[in-house]
Amino acid sequence: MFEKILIANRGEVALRIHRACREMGIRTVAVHSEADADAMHVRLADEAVCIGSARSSDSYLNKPAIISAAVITGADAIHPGYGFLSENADFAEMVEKHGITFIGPTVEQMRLMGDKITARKAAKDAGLPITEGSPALETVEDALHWGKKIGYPVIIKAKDGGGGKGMKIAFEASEVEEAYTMAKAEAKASFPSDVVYMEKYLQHPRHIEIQVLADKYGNVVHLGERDCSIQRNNQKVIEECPSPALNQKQRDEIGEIVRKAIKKIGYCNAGTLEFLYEDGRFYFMEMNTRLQVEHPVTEAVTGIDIVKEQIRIASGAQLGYSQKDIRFNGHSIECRINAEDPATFIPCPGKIQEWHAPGGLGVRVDSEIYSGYAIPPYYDSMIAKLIVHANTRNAALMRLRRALEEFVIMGVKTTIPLHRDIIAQSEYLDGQYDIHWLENFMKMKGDHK
Ligand code: MV4
Repeated sequence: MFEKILIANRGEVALRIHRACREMGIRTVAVHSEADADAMHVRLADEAVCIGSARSSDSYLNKPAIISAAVITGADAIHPGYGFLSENADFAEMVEKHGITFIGPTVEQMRLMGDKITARKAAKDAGLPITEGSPALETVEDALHWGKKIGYPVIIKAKDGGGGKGMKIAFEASEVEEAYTMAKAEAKASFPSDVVYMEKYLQHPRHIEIQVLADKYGNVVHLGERDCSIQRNNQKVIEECPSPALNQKQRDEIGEIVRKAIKKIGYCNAGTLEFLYEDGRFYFMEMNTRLQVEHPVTEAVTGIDIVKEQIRIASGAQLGYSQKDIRFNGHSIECRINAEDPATFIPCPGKIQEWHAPGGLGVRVDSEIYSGYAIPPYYDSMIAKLIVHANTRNAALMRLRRALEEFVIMGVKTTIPLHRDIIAQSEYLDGQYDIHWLENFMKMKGDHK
């Protein structure tokens, strides 16, 4: 087992990883920017190294500085968390070249899944259901050809995309030229490659993802699904496990398909397969090769510590259990709490005057925040995750409502009022929502003002 792990991240996830290490008897090294010298992850770690100025590109994305910090402190592994360098295959390769373990899958698997075109092919070959789609599009004529073949509406996506950037929809042939040109231009501006491809566009899907764990010896389990359909601007807002849209038979079916596919691909470590789900069918979208923000809802329902499992797997341990050993208990819901104006989503950094987190049975709060902490303006505005767990969805909703009532954050605006509002809506309570529901709800609220 590792003796010392460097945590290449900040915020709540840096804390989350530190906590797993502590409980495993592993020492921790925090890295931080000049703006984060007072951060909780720096205070709790055994050692801390300042790796650059406030800008992420100078610090949390600064590969040589992070690897130097690992070498100087004698860390034998690096956990990248989520965001930043967590899905950067070049970084993982550099880490391994220095004789340090990257806690994640292999560099090859990261490259395979980082490219949406090769990921789709690998998924299809491994038996996963996917949307009708094209190879890389060469010209507008090529795009028109594939549009006719697939059938409208279609969506054009960047091969290096993800998170919704560089995606354009065409509802009919007359819209293809503009969609193709704009998707390509956006890809060129945002990604290493401007290669784009086309898929059938699904108009009212849910976003349902499956969590997997796989060791280096071909043992694979799935940990069920998370429904992440409550989102806006490609930012998830509320996630839950299980999905209110699935019954046990559907869950077992897709879980087994995913488990077999992952085994076939030879993937190792924790991973998430994102699907769109519409009219009873699943369509593979992409695979995330990292820990995800919403992993705690899966931990609540399965009782498995996903971060500890990542560390164990990376150190060469066997999973030690199989699918039949996994039990799914009750229902869990996570609210992402951001320091933002809840109506406009404009970030609201500043000093926390007062902080009182809720507690009690079935309530978990993952956060870096403490009273008197000043939220720096340079990074993501998520400041806390509130996760509840109860025996049934209804009980979880009641628990979530009372936990949101207890939460006191003074000094900055937060999205807590938005969460209170969402979970009071009958569609949310009934589980009747798709990926467009929140944006439509907010628009409707705005229109009534
Ligand atoms: C789609 C889609 C509909 N049809 N693909 C958005 C981000 C990226 N992960 C994939 N995305 C989508 N791909 C087809 N063929 C709709 C979306 C989409 C979306 C997906 C998941 C969660 C939120 C979303 C918001 C807008 C669009």
